[in-house]
Amino acid sequence: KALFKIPRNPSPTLRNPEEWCRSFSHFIAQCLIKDFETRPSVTHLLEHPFIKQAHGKEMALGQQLSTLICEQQDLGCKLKTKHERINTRKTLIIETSPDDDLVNLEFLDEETIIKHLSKRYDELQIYTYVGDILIALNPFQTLSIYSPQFSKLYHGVKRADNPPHIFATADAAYQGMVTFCKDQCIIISGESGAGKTESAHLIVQHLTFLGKANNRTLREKILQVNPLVEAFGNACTAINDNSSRFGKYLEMKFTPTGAVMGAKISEYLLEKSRVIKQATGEKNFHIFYYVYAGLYHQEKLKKYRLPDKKPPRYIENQHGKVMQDIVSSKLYKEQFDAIQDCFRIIGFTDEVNSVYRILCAILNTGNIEFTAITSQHQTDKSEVPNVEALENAAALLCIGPEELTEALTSHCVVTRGETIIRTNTVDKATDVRDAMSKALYGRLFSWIVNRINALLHVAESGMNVGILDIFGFENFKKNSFEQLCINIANEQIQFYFNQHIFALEQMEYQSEGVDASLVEYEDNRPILDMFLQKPMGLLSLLDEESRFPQATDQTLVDKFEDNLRYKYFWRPKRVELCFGIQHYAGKVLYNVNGFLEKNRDTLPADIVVYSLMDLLSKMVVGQPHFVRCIKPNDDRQALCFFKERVMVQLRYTGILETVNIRCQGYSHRILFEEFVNRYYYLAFRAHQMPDTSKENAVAILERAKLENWVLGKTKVFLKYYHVEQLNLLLRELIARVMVMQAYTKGWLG
Ligand code: AD9
Ligand code: MG
Repeated sequence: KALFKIPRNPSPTLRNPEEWCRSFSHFIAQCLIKDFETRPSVTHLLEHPFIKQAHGKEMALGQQLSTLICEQQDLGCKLKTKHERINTRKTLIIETSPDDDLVNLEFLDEETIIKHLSKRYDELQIYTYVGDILIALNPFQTLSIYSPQFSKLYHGVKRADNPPHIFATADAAYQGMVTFCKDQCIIISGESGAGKTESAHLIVQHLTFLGKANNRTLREKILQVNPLVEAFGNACTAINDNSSRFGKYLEMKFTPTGAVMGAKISEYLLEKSRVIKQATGEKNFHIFYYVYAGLYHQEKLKKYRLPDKKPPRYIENQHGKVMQDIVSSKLYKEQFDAIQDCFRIIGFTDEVNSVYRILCAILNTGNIEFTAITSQHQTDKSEVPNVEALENAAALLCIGPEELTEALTSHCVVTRGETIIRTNTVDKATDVRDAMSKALYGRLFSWIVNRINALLHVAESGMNVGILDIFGFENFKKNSFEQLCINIANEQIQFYFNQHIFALEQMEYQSEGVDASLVEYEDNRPILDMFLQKPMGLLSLLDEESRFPQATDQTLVDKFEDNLRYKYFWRPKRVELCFGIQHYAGKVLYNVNGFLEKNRDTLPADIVVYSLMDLLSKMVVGQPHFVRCIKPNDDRQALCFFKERVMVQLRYTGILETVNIRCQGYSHRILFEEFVNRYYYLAFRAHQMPDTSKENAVAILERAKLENWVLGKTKVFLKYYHVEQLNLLLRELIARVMVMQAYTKGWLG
């Protein structure tokens, strides 16, 4: 049944062409929707006879129409969802509210912001905007706001039409990419356990929905990437049961028309030391437990040469975990099945068996023990008293047991051109054993990442939405080298945020002669300098000390104290071998025990931290979108909002300053030329091709009835919502013109 009455002949209604076009384009949309059971993808639509006939190769126009159609569907979906009430406590209130965006509030201070966030959290409104930035409070419970219906709700619509949502951020990135043909990146930050990884999953989920190609397999493959790498790279810590122990940058690749075509993942700084030792109350990487429990249930422990009476030492929690805990865990077994599915769906083949073999080899390696051989001539020799674990490890790695024994109990020294073989003491052999396990795991992890990239391989052309999810800021009772690396990485993310939100913005106002009052913010550049400067930064000093064979923990911490004259560094008087750092997110006390050895073992710290700099500079090219995750309490309790705890996070992430600058600021700055080329259609006729002058830019802005914009010397300064309004207007206009053309050419007559 047609929803709209369609005039056979346009002439009588042409007296009101606006109205006629609107109802007519709705009608077309309805006709097309009938042909698709589900939401038509862009590529799908372009294949539709109507579009083909009407527009030939004019892809961009075809796409505009498809968006319009999707909006029609959303409309239906939204109406449905608005009336849906799932259960009293878990219902998200679909209605929008004035405090959806803190920038809209009349009075702005910390107290007010906290009050609104707290009230919203009570109503299960975990998301709030600060202009174009999204604040996400961890709900610590499953919410039913991520279903396909919600995906439809947040597709190409005006942001203010719906309550804030992580899908809206994904949608903004996607729309930005398609509209401006520009790479985008989403940077998710927040302390450990705040919800970054969950947010990253949701973004990937929505992006695969938005870029739905008719290739369902690809979509499924992309959705398996995160769970797979997280099984290998995440672990249970004192703060978070699923804590990321590596940094991850996932790039989703799209065709110019916005169809998803692949993904690429980059990993940073895997915390390999976890393989051999975990702090009290913490665990090894998830995958070890999954594999051990899975193989136990499949009765394959023997085949993979794993002990079946007692779990291997690396996963036998030193604090009383017993065999039963691991093998009786339904979760581990289920996760093992899930990981097998991930491997299969992504396209791994028999290689998976090799992956399991290497994991089991690592577990066996951890069980190898050494005893000292004391003879008259030699006291620094070690041997392996019980060869079972060693033989198992060697067999799984397809090497001879003698070779492995030799590699663990001796080492080569080259002096004056001569190679001499020296024996290892028990301590040295133990270190070599653990170093081998860490190296094996590190390489296995990199291999899996590379293999995923090869299997999801796509040509470099096309566009990207990148999602950055790293380990969050950490402050434990005892903090070591790993926490230092993690916290420096977080300093860098904070710096990148500041650059984008405050520094670059203010510089641009000044150079363009735009009057906007400056906002004071906490610049963490001096702290970063303290870490990164050469040759006297903390990391350079650490690298230098690592090269001295005689260096000790004591000489290291003395060296720091002698050279680091910053207010952010201090040496506590009464705590041995410790130093303190005033990070942007709080004070952390580090214990240098093991720093030198860990730094020697990994790539030198400053190389790794630069690699992160490379990543950030790569992202600068794209348009950034920020998600700030906040942990409302430290007990992982649902509906529990600790004001003080939230306040601290708002302070150090500079949210209040961000609210200010977003109120006053202009997040989009577009060159006159680019602006006129993109939007001239709104004020001029298609064939007119107006000059790309300042005056014509103004003509467009006035015609679109926008307010509060500002002109710089070379650019139009727009608020984030202006761009949304302009794009909607443009889309609507193009769709109408297309329909008119189709009608006048008689295709629909
Ligand atoms: V870490 O820096 O990797 O240690 P994240 O990544 O910030 O940390 P994560 O995403 O792992 O934290 O979230 C921690 C836990 O909070 C999850 O395991 C969930 O139980 C819970 N969480 C976070 N976000 C959501 C959500 N949107 N809905 C439901 C959530 N639960
Ligand atoms: Mg995480």
